[in-house]
Amino acid sequence: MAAVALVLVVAGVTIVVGRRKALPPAPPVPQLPAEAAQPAAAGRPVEAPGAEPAAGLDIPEPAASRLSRLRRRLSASNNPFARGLLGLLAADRLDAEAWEDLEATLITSDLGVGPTDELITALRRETAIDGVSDPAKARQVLRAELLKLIGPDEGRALQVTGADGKPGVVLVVGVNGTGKTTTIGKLARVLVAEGNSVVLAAADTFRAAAADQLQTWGARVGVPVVRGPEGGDPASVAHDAVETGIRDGVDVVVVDTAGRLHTKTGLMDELGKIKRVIGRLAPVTEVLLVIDATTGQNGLAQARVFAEVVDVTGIVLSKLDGSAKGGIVVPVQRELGVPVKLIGLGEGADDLAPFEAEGFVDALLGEG
Ligand SMILES: Nc1nc2c(ncn2[C@@H]2O[C@H](COP(=O)(O)OP(=O)(O)OP(=O)(O)O)[C@@H](O)[C@H]2O)c(=O)[nH]1
Ligand SMILES: [Mg+2]
Repeated sequence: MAAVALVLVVAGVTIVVGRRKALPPAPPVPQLPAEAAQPAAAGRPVEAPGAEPAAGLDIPEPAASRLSRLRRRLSASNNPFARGLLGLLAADRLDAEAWEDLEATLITSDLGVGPTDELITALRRETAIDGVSDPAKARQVLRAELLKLIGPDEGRALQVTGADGKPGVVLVVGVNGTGKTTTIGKLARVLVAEGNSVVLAAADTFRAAAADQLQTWGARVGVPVVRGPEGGDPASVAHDAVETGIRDGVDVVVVDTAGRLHTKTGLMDELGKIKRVIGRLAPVTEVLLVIDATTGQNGLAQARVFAEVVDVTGIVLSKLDGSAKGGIVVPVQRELGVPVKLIGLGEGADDLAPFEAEGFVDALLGEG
């Protein structure tokens, strides 16, 4: 996944495209050559998500240093999927055993049985044309076929621009523990770095710690957090936050929600109400569903319930760092019919990147 870091982080703080900046531009981000990317001691963001708010504001890490750090983290040596493929494709010949190994690796990566079959069939067909089993050719075909499975990158940009001078509203949903609050913290940081003003809504009123956690992120990134009483009405918190956003001419309001799956009806009622109440003030421009990449098919099944109760417009695949489960991108998109827009690569403030197919595939194959 090294190249995920490379390509995606070069895109770095440009997750949001085509936005009008309503605020003064963010402080310039120094563009260091990748080799000179060792982070300086000063101005480094605090890594631990639970850290106390720094006295001064966190300054986003320069894209280049983020890049080198993520590349290290996701290098083939740390990524079982890439390691498996590398070993396999380095073989002199692709014999029956090698094909079986490849199939097992793909299934273990959570690519799913259907897509794995398609991939193996295409690979065998393509590599048999010359009557030889050529690993280099296999790698090339594997790359092309994986790209086909993942699909084009159109439609992966986040929709955070509101209409009629109103804020864009991003609603973040998902099973508890998947990484919603962490993703919101990281996303707020990117939005701020791009010159947007942001308000966060702690509409997870289920427990006070949830709002505290969001507030810690808000303090780190320098954005206000609207919260209500513990056990209060989540929709009312979301309402207040969007109202504040409109009043203050804020660019983006990001709404955190509770992840507990009480019952499908309960979930539908709660998320439906939040969305309706916000919608009276300003349309929700993006509904992000966070899925924990390490939970595989089980996580996908739970995510499906959310997709049934609210109109999801984008997926955040969290915890891809060091996971062998990169293949999950394909079934997630297929089954939910929504593109993966962001990926989480760690617990740190800069560990969020836009998803981009080529970079992702090259990283899976240990290239880049
Ligand atoms: N390694 C890794 N850990 C992550 C990532 N994203 C989130 N986490 C960790 O996952 C745990 C849960 O994250 P939260 O953001 O609290 O999850 P949540 O969905 O808000 O959980 P609830 O509020 O309980 O519904 C925390 O320990 C995070 O630090 C990621 O991309 N990589
Ligand atoms: Mg949370």
